[in-house]
Amino acid sequence: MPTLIIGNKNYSSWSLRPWLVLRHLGLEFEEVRLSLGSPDFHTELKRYSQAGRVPVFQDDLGSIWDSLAICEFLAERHPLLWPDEPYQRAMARAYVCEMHSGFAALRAELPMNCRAQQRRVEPSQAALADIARIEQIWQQCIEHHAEEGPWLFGRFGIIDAFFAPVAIRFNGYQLGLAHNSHEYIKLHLSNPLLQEWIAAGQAESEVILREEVGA
Ligand SMILES: N[C@@H](CCC(=O)N[C@@H](CS)C(=O)NCC(=O)O)C(=O)O
Repeated sequence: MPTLIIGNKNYSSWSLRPWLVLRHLGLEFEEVRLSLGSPDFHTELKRYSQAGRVPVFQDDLGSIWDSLAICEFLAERHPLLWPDEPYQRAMARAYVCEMHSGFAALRAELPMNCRAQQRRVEPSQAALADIARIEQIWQQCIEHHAEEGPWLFGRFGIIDAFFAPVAIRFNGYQLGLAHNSHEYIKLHLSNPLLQEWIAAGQAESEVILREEVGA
């Protein structure tokens, strides 16, 4: 049975992405949850990967220790996870790469926290610029693909899994977002799989103070 090693559901945005893709595909896998910041986290994680980060996916071929690499591995066997047409596929990948390697201010200032609901925050100019760019991406994708379905490229794909933690973040803080962004956030929050993750995150007992932001 494949295994996905994840961090706390309340806080681990990187873990959520491949988990959502695996569950969306209906694949069976064992889940191993390690508690971020606990004294045993790195010792236990070393059994699966030397990279020191979650998520890690393990099957009989070996370990994959990065959220995007895991999703790409799944897409090799499940090509519907990316758009059909090559240029659309490249665009979806470019947006996912932007998310995977960027938006540092947003990540630092507005951590994913399933328990946060519309907390008051004062984002820096850099975080506001990250938020504006994400809203622009969503707006462009939704406008172009509205006829194919409600997700960013019509049907649910890796790009939506990559922005799912952002939907949780945007719901967690008061940010004055555009109407279309709220619609896309609502779509994520009404996904039963994401609801399952959020409920499990909210039920966790650990509190990581540096991830608790806003009032
Ligand atoms: N680029 C990596 C980032 C993974 C990452 O930063 N994971 C965090 C948790 S969300 C982690 O394992 N942190 C442990 C630590 O820094 O000690 C990916 O996409 O998988």
